Parts: sequence; C-alpha cells; structure tokens
Amino acid sequence: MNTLLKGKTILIMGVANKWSIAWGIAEACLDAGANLIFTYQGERNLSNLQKLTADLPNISLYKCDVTEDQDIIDLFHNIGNDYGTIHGIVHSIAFAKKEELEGAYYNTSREGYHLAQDISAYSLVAVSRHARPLMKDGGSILTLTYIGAERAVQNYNVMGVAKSALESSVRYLAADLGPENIRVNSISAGPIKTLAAQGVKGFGSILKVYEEKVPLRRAVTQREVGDTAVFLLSHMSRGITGENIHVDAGFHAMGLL
Ligand code: NAP
Ligand code: 1JT
Repeated sequence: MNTLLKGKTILIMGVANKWSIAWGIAEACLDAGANLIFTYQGERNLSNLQKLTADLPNISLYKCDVTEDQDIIDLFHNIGNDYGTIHGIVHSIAFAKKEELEGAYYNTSREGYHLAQDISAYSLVAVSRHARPLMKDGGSILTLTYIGAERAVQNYNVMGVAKSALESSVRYLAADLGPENIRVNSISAGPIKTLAAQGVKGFGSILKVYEEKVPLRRAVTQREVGDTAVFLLSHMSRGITGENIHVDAGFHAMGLL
C-alpha cells in the first residue's frame, strides 16, 4: 500500500480479463489509494469486469466502444455528472485483424489499416479531447505501446504503424494540453501473455527468445507495467510529458537479437 494516488479519480479503459495489462495497472492504482472508473467495450467484458471488481467499494463501470463517437461523448458526459473531476486516464486499447498480424506488411488492406488506426491511435485523440473539460485540476493521460512502433518487428505490421501514430499523438497531445497541466505519456511494454497477444501466431516463441536474451533475462509482468503507470499518474512524475517509458526488461537497449 502507498498513498501516491490518494484522492485521485482515474479512468481505466481496456480491461478484458484478469490477464489484461489494464487490470495490472488497476491493481497498482488501487494499492496507491485511487478511486477507479472502468470502461468496457461489450457485454462479455462487462461480466468479467463485474466479477473482478465485485469486492471493491465505489467502482463505476461505463460502456465505451471507441469506434463510436457517441459512446465517447456519453462516457464523459456521464462521468462529468457522476464525478465532476477526473485526474487520470489509462488508455489500454488496440485492435488489428488477426490476418494482418502475419506475413508481409505490404499485404495490409485499406480497411485493416484504417481499423487499426481508428481503434489503436485515433481513439486516444478523441478520448483526450472529451476528457479535457473534466481535468480541471490538471491530469495525466497514459497509453500503452510496443517497440514495433520504433522498429520493424516481424508480424507486428499494421499494429506497428498504428503504434507509431499513437506515439506521435502522445507528443502532439502533450504540446496541446501541457498549458493546462495535463500530461500525456506512453509506456512501451515488453511482450506479455494477454488475450490480445495469445491470438497472435508465434507469440509463444517471441516470448521464449525474449526471456533468454533481454538484459533482465525474463518477461515483464502486468504489475510491473502497473507500478510505472502509478508513477506516471502521480505527482512524482509532474515534470514528465510527451515521454515514452520502456518497461521491457531492457530489450529496447539491445541490438539485433
Ligand atoms: P487485452 O487484455 O486484450 O486488452 C485489449 C483491450 O482493448 C481489450 O479490453 C479490448 O476489448 C479493448 N478494445 C479493442 N477494441 C476496442 C474498442 N473498439 N473499444 C473499446 N475497447 C476496445 O490485451 P493487452 O495486451 O492488455 O493490451 C492492452 C494494450 O497494451 C494494447 O494497447 C496493446 O497494444 C498494448 N501492449 C500489449 C503488449 C503485450 O505483449 N500484451 C505489449 C505492448 C503493448 P475486447 O476484449 O472487448 O475486444
Ligand atoms: C494487438 C494484438 C495489439 C497484439 C498485441 C498488441 N500490442 C502488442 N501485442 C502483442 C504482440 C503482437 C505481435 C508481436 C509482438 C507482440 C492482437 C490483436 C489486437 C491488437 O509480434 C512480434 C504480433
């Protein structure tokens, strides 16, 4: 337990189940004394979230499919009515069609490209715009990215290009919102076995090579990402914005494996 987020209300978007990186972040935020609000995309995630949060006091769950402008508008309208002010947002959302995450990047379809950009990058822009009026005391917005934004990583393909747009959006949003003391940063996580990752062909072998070669010789955990998220959401990181922090056991510092 610590008090780094005591009195802060944090919105967490992207918990699918207990393996989600967003859930690791939620647990770390709860240990830091935060009040949490969650969004879910559809009914399947609602029942998972209800089970995960059943024993927690004062938790609110709101529906938000980020491809729907009206869902985003309604979300912040309802949070405004119910809470007035929020202090942080965790955006832990991405999507690409499975068939676009293998083979050559040049085979990416126009539709698959747009879908990955819409859900994985544009959504941060729309969420930031609508959250801004509720961040009256300043705030911290956080998103999740992967090294495939910075390097050409086999199979990551259209997601890598969407993550590059996401990381660039972090810098532009940080420039826009800095004068209001709203900070915008990303965490670049190493590979973690989650629902999203498990759908990817060859993910198990990526993880194995990683564990053998990275400086710390192990994978990172959802909770390790969560602890860095608490830092970025807290007063401790008040001088940091437009930044990308790698929580990847040192992989980003290495040359070709
Ligand atoms: P996850 O548990 O499957 O989380 C992904 C979340 O995105 C799910 O809750 C999913 O909801 C949500 N989502 C997808 N489309 C959405 C939409 N239209 N509207 C609202 N929510 C939507 O997987 P994860 O690995 O924790 O991923 C979280 C973030 O971490 C992603 O940005 C991912 O790129 C990033 N990341 C992951 C890894 C890794 O190795 N796992 C590494 C680096 C970065 P549904 O389940 O309902 O679709
Ligand atoms: C999505 C998926 C976003 C998997 C993701 C993701 N961000 C990170 N991962 C894990 C991953 C995936 C690949 C990879 C390395 C890590 C699945 C579909 C929804 C969006 O290749 C080296 C492909």
